[in-house]
Amino acid sequence: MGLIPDEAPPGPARPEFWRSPVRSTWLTTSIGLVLLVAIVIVSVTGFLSHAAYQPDLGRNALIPRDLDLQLFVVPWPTSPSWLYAATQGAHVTVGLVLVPLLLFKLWSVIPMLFRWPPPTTPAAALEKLANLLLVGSALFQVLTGLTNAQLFYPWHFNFVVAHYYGAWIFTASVVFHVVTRVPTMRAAYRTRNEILGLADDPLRSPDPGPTTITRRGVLGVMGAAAGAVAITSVGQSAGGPLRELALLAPRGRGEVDGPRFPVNKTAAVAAITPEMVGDAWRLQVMAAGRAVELTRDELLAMPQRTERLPIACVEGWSTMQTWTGVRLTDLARLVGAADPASMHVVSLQPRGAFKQTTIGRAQVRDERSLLALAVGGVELPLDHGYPARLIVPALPGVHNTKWVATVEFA
Ligand SMILES: Nc1nc2c(c(=O)[nH]1)N[C@H]1C(S)=C(S)[C@@H](COP(=O)(O)O)O[C@H]1N2
Ligand SMILES: [Mo]
Repeated sequence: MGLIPDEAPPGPARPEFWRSPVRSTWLTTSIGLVLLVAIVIVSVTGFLSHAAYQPDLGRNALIPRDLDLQLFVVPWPTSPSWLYAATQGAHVTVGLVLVPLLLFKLWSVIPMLFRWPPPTTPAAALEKLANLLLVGSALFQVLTGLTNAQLFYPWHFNFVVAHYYGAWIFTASVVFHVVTRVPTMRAAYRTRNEILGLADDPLRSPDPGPTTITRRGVLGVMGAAAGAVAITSVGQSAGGPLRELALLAPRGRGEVDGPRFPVNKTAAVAAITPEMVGDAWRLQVMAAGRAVELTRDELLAMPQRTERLPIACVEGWSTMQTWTGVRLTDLARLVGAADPASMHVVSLQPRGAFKQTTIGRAQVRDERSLLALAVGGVELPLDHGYPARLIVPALPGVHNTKWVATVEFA
């Protein structure tokens, strides 16, 4: 006998400790396949969100570009205008659905965590480590995403940076896991071990308790739990009658018509004072050495355009609003920038990552992109960015800078 006794100590390391009659490789495989579909949606929409931020422009990047593993970033289009509302709505909704799916999956394999003997060979140790990385990164991603979407963020690290690096670890772990598990998954289905009590299935209890639910019943309960989470959150981005059901979305409900839609950061929180936005306010418009100063009345005297465009926050909520203001292309023409490649916007806001943004060629030149002066037919409320804010189709809400002070075309 070596250092590790052959016989497991009493408790969870013994197979007979686990008595659920439904655990089996077939059940775990079935849960895993549902989970995999959800993970693919969450991963793809997550990396799309990173692209939508357009980290290559100006000072948009929150992750230093040389430490950013996404080597190329697809140019983000401006149509359909609800594109980011849809991709990010899917990301957050399916991310929330991951909570019940992950709990079912972890429950189905929990005996493996205590399996005796502990790993003794390098290969077995590596497998254990890979599983810990997989479960750890899954829980990390879901927990940070969940708290961010709930506007409750107790962690002392930057959400975007942590969630982004976590995503790479998680995605790599999932790929490794799926690739190494394919033979087990195929065997579980081929031998239909749901029905045949295969003796060598390590997930089957050797001493099962009385049957209270079938394996298909477990899948049904899991589906119902996932559906319940989806129906109480998807309304924050899908809108319509589902909006009233979005109980899990802190900013998803309430009045959405007219200017009383959710506020991401109030003027008070952003340290915007009445003096800053009073009569002395001027918009600075700049391009290649030329600069023009405009009062709000002068902006109102320019051609006014009205567009239906969404605000779609990374937190998952979105709202379609009717904006009125000056076209960005009209502002560009004022300073002789007929063909701008990008536009840098700075807010009156003294501090914070969201006080400035850079938007790309497609966004600046889109006829629907506005410096908005009104929303829902009334003057822009202070909390929504009075005297003027940016509103651009299909970009993440964070690029729709409020309380604009300067715009510079490049
Ligand atoms: N100056 C400034 N603009 C800003 C922000 C901010 O914090 N400061 N928040 C952004 C974010 S993250 C979002 S989602 C939208 C929300 O707009 P709303 O508060 O009018 O709904 O504003 C964007 N514009
Ligand atoms: Mo946001």
